[in-house]
Amino acid sequence: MDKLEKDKFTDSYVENLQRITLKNFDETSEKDKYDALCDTIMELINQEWRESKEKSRHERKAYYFSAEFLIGRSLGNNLINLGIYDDVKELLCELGIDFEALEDYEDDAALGNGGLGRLAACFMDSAATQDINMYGYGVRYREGLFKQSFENGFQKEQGDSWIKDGDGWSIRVDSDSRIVNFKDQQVKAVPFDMPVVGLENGKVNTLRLWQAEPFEEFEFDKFNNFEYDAAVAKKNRAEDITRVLYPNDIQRAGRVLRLKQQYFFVSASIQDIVAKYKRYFADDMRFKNFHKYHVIQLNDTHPNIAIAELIRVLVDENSLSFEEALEVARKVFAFTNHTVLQEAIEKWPIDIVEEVSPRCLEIIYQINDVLVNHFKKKGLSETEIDPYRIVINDQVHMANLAIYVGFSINGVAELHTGILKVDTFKHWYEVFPEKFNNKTNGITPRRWLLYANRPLSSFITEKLGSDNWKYNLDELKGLEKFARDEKTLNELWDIKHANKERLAKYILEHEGVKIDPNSIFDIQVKRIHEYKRQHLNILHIIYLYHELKNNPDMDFYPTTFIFGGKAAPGYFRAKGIIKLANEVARVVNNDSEVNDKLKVVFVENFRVSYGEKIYPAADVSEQISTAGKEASGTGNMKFMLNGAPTLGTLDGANIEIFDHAGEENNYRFGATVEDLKNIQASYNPVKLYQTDKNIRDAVDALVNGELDDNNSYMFLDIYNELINPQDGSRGDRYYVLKDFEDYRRAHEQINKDYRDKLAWSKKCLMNIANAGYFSSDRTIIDYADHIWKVDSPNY
Ligand code: B1N
Repeated sequence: MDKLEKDKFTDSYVENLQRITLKNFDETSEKDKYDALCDTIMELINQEWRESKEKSRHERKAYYFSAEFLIGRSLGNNLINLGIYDDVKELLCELGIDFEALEDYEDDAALGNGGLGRLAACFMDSAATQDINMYGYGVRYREGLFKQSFENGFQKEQGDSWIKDGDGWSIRVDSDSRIVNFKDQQVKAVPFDMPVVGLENGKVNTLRLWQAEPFEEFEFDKFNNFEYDAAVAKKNRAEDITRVLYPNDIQRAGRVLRLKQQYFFVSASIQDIVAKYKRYFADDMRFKNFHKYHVIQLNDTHPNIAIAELIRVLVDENSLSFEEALEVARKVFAFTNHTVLQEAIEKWPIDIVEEVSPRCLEIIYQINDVLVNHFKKKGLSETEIDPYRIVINDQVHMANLAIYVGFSINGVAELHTGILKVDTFKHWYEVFPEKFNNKTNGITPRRWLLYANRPLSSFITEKLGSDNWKYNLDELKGLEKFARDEKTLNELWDIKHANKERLAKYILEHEGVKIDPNSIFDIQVKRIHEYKRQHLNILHIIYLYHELKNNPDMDFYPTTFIFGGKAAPGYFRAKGIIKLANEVARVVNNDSEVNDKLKVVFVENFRVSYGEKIYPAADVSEQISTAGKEASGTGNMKFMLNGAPTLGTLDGANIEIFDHAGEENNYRFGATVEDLKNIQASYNPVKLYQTDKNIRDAVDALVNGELDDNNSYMFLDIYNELINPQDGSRGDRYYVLKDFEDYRRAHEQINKDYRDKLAWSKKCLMNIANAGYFSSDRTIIDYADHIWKVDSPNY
């Protein structure tokens, strides 16, 4: 900002502050100051936003349909992308305002559960920065992901009404409201548009989130009749649709309301797209060119009913034949799969689909008939066709719908896409190999480095002699030439140390636990799930605790184990894992014999804005899922970019991280997908328990009274899953005990290696230098070039 811009900013800020509060500057509250800042920034964005819209009006666009956008906070990120972060901070400081306090005033927009929703948010940032026309379409949940607190070590959930005090970052566009018809209900879909600002390039894309509302607030007849509850019943029923985000990551929620949410936002979005098309291309009555201007990326199966909805709108409202409409759909839809876990691949009972949209169910049957005919012609028998059917056993297979109709299906890491081809969707790959492709996930370097780690950003710019890396993260490679430079390695160490001090301070304030910044910060933050194996981490901590108790003089570098993450409210075992970590923390942290060497802390309410403080402060990144189960992971990339070596299995994108940064700079352990396939028939966790004393001592601690689960039976449940299955299975479905010894060995190595400061710092540097590939800019360009082809004018 030049002097003129600065003055203008300050003037309009003060003016806004007084206009919205009718108060003198000195009387305004923190919230007032935050609100006025949002307004001032939105005014700054406004013009470029309008110009971007105008410019792209007649251009081909990609539409990212997603039930989740895990945005987090917008203030800092928007300032960074506008290129005025430091200036504004300084200007506010001159006004006597503490910018960091204002930042902490903002609630996270937690409109997602975890990786899938955060990926959508990173993609929005990257598309804008890469000047790619991409619109996001989703749901404006009035309650985001629940807030987590611990009571006695047990997870408690509270509501998250993030917009109760308003939402400074979106604009309500009443004039674009749509009507969504359900079988038994009609509601209004009101769009709220959020600007998505590209990095200092004048591009502003739009994230359009739909909110469900009634047509009338109030039924006057009923009110006048003294039927007060009935007078608002309809309103409530409409608002229920977008009231709350389902808090399930991976497991599906098979509830009518969930499908209603999906159909609600998808129907509004399709209507929106079609209406605009008709406005600008009025002469194309048969939608012959529709596919030239639109491609719709379906983020997992959640929005897949869009396929039926587009056909419905074209047939019922625009008089195309079913065949014509299906042909349009075939050219428009592309599908991303995010998991191979069967419990997450959506199959809706037909009566639920019927209850939501009978017409869409009818269309799904029609598509299914076309599919069956297609395979019959190819000579397949009825039973051979079964795995392809969209409707089978009274269920609608949402993935089959998208793979059959869509022109592209992609996985989110090399290994994952490989598993889709040879296993999960093997049958589809045999008939449509050309549809399959990989798009390894990425993360936005704006939020996860430029914003979250200012000291490291400045360091990189200084070392590289330019800040071009912000636009092209591959330039980080230039850091490699400092790999043997002691001064650089010491500086890097000091930056990490300062970040650790900052986190330690924050954890003391918010969790009440004192941790030592000189200890190794070994961190696992992500949703809690058995396949992610937080309990492997905890069992290993129990083992270490036993070792230290038995041998107080043991040669051990002090380590702090940090956990963060939420369990789905209905996932008993995941909640047991949280209780277990908290209980181990209680025992260890209160034991003066060990607590100067070993500390455990589970931070409350891990979320995007907590992550921004955590990733920059990590020494070790725990990525320990059972091989083959984590489709990609993206937290792994955030740690890497902030200079933490990965302690990980050969799973998801870990494999690509090891390839890029070098195995020698990371810690790989555990069985591979191949290994597990070979041993699965003969795997015997009980035998491991009997023969390995380390395993036995750690597992026994679950049930021998050392640890207290307050009679919840949660620890017994985990014990049973490992070695005493109650369901006739062999136990330990996620091979926790199988990988224990190798995990222990890897930790031992880390504990030794960390003492060599320069050698360790070099590993950190090599991880940063090779993180370029994991920029979501690379990912989004790959989608744009190879699936969407949005940049080819002659599409
Ligand atoms: O998507 C992320 C990946 O990095 C993770 O590995 C993957 O686990 C995650 C149902 C999901 N897959 N499936 C979901 C979320 C919500 C829901 O209701 C499934 N999340 C993932 C990004 O690719």
